[in-house]
Amino acid sequence: MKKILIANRGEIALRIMKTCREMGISTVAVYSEADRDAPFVKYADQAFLLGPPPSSQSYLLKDKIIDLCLKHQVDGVHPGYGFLSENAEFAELAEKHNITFIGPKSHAMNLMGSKLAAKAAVKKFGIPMVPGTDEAVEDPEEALRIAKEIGFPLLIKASAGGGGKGMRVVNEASELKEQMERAISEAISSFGDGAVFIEKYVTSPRHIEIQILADTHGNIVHLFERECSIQRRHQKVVEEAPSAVLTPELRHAMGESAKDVAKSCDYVGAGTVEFLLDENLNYYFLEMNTRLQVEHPVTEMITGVDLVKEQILVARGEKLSFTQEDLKINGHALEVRVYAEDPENDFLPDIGTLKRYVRPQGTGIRVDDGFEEGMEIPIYYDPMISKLITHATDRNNCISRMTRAIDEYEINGIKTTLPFCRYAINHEAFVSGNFDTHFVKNHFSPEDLKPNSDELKRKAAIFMTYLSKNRKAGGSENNDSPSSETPTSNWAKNRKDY
Ligand code: MV4
Repeated sequence: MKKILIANRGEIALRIMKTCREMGISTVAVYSEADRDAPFVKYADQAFLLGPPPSSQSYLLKDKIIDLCLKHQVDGVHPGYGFLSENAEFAELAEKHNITFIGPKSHAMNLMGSKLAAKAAVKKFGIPMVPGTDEAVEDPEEALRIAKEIGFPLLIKASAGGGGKGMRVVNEASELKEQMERAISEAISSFGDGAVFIEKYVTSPRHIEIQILADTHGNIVHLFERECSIQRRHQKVVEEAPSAVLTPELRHAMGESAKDVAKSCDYVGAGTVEFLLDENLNYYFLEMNTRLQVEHPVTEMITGVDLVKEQILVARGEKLSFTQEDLKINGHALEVRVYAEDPENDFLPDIGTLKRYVRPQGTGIRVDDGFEEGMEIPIYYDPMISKLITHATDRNNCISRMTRAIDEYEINGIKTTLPFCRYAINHEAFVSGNFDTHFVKNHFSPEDLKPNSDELKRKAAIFMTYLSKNRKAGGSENNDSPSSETPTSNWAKNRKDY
């Protein structure tokens, strides 16, 4: 593989291109009119305009992307995440034209794309699953029989759904019929497939996912877990590796189960197997994501593996260069997603220009972003500005490092979720590791970010001490504070941020 087209935009396009460059592979960017000035377009060796901003007229144009590959001697296409990344048709189209799709075969994508087909496939491997049906349920009477067997509350899920789309909680028998009818019609209108199934509702689960890598020679390894329970409306906010609650034994068992899931669909490449973990540390298979995930950096930080590089090597037909025994967890990593949303105002998307944009720096800090100071955040795509990732020797040091990194991250002109992330990772429930997928609902209200918080009082007290000290010393010299100006400017900065 000498030339790779990256069928994506923003931070992930840039992140993929960096690995390509390290491997001596030239890169081709494709972009929409909204992304003309984006860093990923400048970074690529070649770049071609796809069309107007809406993704249906740009990043989702399969034929146009394949035509560009053929015209410019591209021999591999990397889809990133979102857009065409889980589109089996696109993967087939690429292969048909002798362009390597950097991802699994369409068979695995189709199988895992259908939650019912996925359950049926993994069942043969004895992987733990939530009690429920593994066939579509159509008849409300049959649903009632099943419901009585597994008990309430239960969850109706769309087979073509995933990532939380098309789910309905049913608390008692009297609601079942109506909820089922709604779920089916919703599934038809959203996915064009009305198949739904029933599961026991696990009320307070943690969301744990296992990263796997598989080559074309039958070798499969897992790269441990990521804990992704801190989410809001199915949008992940904080991710970490390893999880604060897995024991080595549980990690091993879940890792082996994830490898079996990969075997069940002849998986090749990097993939993620999602599990629920209940209060008693029982785990259940949920679904498999057949792509590189947004939160892959935390796994890279604790394993030292470049997942994009491994994706490319495996796509070239090479054997994995390491075994399961070679992989060790080194320290702890955290990622917070920085969205252009206002956490004080129900996370309303905020649009505007990045007037000032200064990344935090230092040991163990990684920023994956796709914007620069002065740029506008386009309204057409995901509102994620960047991912801030920290790595440290252990979880507590990692939280401290992330807190510093957030404090030193300067983003002006747009409201972001950074203050919310700072609040979340320093909350007692997070620090202690005692949290589940309801963390945000249970522990956050917008008032928690308002300036009358204890945090600000503490800062005010420090500021007053600095002031009086400086006055007594008669200026900034001969004093342990760096200069008389520092506390003032920090004060102003912090007040804006919280
Ligand atoms: C569940 C569940 C509870 N019980 N299934 C949401 C995403 C999709 N992958 C499956 N999801 C869930 N399935 C049973 N039987 C709770 C969720 C769920 C969830 C899972 C992971 C992370 C966040 C979540 C938020 C709400 C619900």
